[in-house]
Amino acid sequence: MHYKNQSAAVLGAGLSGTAAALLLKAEGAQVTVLDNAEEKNLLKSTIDNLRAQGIRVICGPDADRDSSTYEMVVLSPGIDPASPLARKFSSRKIDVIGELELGWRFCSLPVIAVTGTNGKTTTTELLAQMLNACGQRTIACGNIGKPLSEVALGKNQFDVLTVEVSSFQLETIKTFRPSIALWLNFAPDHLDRYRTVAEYRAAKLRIFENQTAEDVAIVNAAESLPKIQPRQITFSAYADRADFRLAEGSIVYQNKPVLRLAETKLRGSHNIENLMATLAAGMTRGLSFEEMVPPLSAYEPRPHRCEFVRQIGGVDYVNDSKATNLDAVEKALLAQSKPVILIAGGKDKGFTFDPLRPLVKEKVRSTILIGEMAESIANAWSGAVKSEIASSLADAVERAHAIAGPGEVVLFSPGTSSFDMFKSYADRGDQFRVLVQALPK
Ligand code: UMA
Repeated sequence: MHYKNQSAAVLGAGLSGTAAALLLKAEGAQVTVLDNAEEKNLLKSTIDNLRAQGIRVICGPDADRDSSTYEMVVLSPGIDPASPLARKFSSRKIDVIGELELGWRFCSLPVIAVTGTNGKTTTTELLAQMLNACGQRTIACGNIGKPLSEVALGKNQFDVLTVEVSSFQLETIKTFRPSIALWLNFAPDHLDRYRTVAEYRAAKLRIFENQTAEDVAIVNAAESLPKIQPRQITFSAYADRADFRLAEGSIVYQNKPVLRLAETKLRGSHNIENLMATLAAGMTRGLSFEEMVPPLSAYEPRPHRCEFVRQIGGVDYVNDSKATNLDAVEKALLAQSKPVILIAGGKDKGFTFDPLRPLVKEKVRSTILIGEMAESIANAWSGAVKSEIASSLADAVERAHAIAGPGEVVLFSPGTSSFDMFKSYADRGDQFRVLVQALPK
């Protein structure tokens, strides 16, 4: 692709937009970054850096008013193609792509792409650490927080790229073709962006769109996918007919035990499936199980994913702030063996908490609800469990501390996004951890 002297607009001045703009600039394009936020609300160092590189930046209402002529447009994943800013361009006959597609166009290396509603980040990190430990140089990038365009610009020496991909990124691909695609699982999510669950699924399924019979898809056996071109390897912690399955406490491949679960630090069926998918990807890259097992056993779970914070008076406090949808809460609840005091709630993403009602009734003694969705969750679970509404996370932690008894667990598994009260799920989880650490013994 040649972008020299092309006039390019990049929508969004976050991580993706910045990386895309710098990559296009390095390729000789004339770049303008448009962002709906007021300039004072954007990172000053980012904007200053873009301008210092000769990139035009237009913020606030002026972004929507900009009427310059562009030959191509790159969207950040957080920008809905149906938003007013993006729609200005989709009607023009120019190349409109997402940042993932742009990064891909500058990658000459094979890509392993990881998608799924939950477990993407853990699996991407697990896989990258394992590949590096086994001598295959890679980097964990994409939705995990390092845009592919940034990696493409870096021109570092890798053998393969390990890319976490979200539905938002896949929505705007054209030629993106991973040689190995991982489909971990699927559950309803992001209904504040998609009109239906089917629309969300269709966006995610685009991960297979450009794959051919030479490529590989590593797929959860519980999923019924439409017909796809790549060769499939299946895995499941529940089904007996998958290539990778569970038997007598071990992950088994073609009836041969390859990894004993007791040897790893990851817990819960969802993590077993993340390990299976990782082993399948390593196997596809030519690694033996013997060399993959030591790095997989050494892997420490990331913060905010059923992270044990502290025990006070026989009560365990667990931070699962990464649970931004119902499927993740379900997995966290299923992994608990003690009665649960559940702190949940956050931004309204367009779904109700009704589906969790039977499991909550079984596992949860009391709930403490926060954020935009507090009342709607209380209504959804009314009669199944006792609920109280807290005015803040600090109030919720205090209330949980007051009611939890020895042998119980206080689980912070919000079930939706954080943006109504916090900067991100990580900020939310960090605040929970600080509040719990400050509780008296
Ligand atoms: N903006 C507009 N107009 C709009 C919407 C947004 O101008 O209508 C601007 C905002 O003012 C802001 C910029 O767009 O300045 C933000 O763009 P962005 O939301 O794409 O944020 P990035 O910093 O580029 O982060 C994105 C991903 N964010 C989203 O998909 C929402 C990050 O995933 C990813 O780590 C990063 O690119 C690097 O690839 C985050 C995420 O929440 C972690 N992802 C979702 C998830 O995992 O569930 C999909």
